[in-house]
Amino acid sequence: MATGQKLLSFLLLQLILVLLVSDLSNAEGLKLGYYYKTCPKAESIIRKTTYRFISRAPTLAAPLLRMHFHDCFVRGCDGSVLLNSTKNSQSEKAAIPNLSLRGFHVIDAVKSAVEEACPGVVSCADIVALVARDSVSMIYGPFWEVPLGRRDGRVSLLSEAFANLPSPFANITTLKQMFAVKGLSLKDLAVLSGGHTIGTSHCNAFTNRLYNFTGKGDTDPSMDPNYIVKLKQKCKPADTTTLVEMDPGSFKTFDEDYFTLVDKRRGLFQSDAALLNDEETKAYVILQSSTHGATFGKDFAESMVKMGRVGVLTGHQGEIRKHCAVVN
Ligand code: HEM
Ligand SMILES: *[C@@H]1O[C@H](CO)[C@@H](O)[C@H](O)[C@H]1NC(C)=O
Ligand SMILES: *[C@@H]1O[C@H](CO)[C@@H](O)[C@H](O)[C@H]1NC(C)=O
Ligand SMILES: *[C@@H]1O[C@H](CO)[C@@H](O)[C@H](O)[C@H]1NC(C)=O
Ligand SMILES: CC(=O)N[C@H]1CO[C@H](CO)[C@@H](O)[C@@H]1O
Repeated sequence: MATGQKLLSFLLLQLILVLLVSDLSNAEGLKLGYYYKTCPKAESIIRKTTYRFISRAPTLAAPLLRMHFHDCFVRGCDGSVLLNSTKNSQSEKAAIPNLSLRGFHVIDAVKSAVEEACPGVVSCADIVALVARDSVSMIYGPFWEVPLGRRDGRVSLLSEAFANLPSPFANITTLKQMFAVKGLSLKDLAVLSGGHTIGTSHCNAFTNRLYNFTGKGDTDPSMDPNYIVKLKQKCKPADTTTLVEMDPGSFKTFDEDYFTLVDKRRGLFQSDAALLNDEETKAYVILQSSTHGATFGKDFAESMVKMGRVGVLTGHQGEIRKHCAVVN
């Protein structure tokens, strides 16, 4: 072979290698500015549309943050939480009355706006991740860059929602384990539980702690008795409809109060109180409570990025849905 030919085949080989590697890395991960070329305005359109809703109804930030968590914990962050049930199968959403997710109309409005600018490019899973980030930052919470490139899944099962979402009655062992299987640490558990600094809960997620903790008509000894008295005024034993602020007085603002509450044994759920039953999570609660959340914003941003990578579909996996509630 002439030198020229050798060089050419060497270059070709290099090119093939580069293509292979870049395809692999594409399949492996998300990246910042993923839509830079294909839909440069995607992030700003999403932000503007989200702002239209949050500026009028700041309480929507809470369910929109929670939606991303529920999406990621069931089948990875693949937008499966958005799918409607079909004739043949009940979707994760079918557990809504139960899981009480709201804000789907915001996702739909964002998706329409993005589709108008760049049809078929931006996934619903990425939209959920960006809307959660934007919502939090719009109510004075931290901001973080969201690595993008998630693709949308085609499957959503009610049974998987029940199996993968932690229950408010869970103890620290179960919580730790349910986070660990998603690749999330005890620190992530403590940090992300701080999401409960915003939003509301239905009484039935914690009335057992007020009225009949062990079936003897008793209360949960791990909860501040004065707080129990207060909560009893809001929630009667079989109440399944009343909403209670999880961080009373500042449930619309993303701050570090959650940790002060948990530290004072005023966490609403057993799963919140459980953070005091492990040395590491307990230390984190006390640290944030005693330093006015010195590192909470930064930690929350980091853990959200980590959660946002759980089980994602990338590359040629999944699809880019046209409508977030149905597969193509
Ligand atoms: C650690 C395990 C967790 C458990 C057991 C749990 C449980 C719950 C429960 C039972 C509710 C009340 C739902 C209702 O009755 O309406 C709730 C609300 C909420 N959760 Fe969690 N959660 C957990 C982790 C998280 C995480 C990781 C986030 C986000 C980072 C989050 C964000 C929220 C928000 C913002 C709300 C308020 C929703 C609203 O106002 O509609 N939670 N959670
Ligand atoms: C935690 O909860 C699980 C599941 O309900 C239970 O099997 C386990 O015994 C509990 N662990 C502790 C330490 O209470
Ligand atoms: C408390 O729970 C026990 C066991 O589940 C039940 O037998 C009892 O009736 C309950 N008491 C009240 C006041 O609901
Ligand atoms: C999904 O379900 C909701 C609520 O039942 C309904 O309003 C909506 O039209 C459905 N979306 C699609 C695209 O079928
Ligand atoms: C509030 C509510 O709808 N709770 C229901 C959630 O689902 C469980 C089991 O599927 C029911 O037992 C609850 O009544």
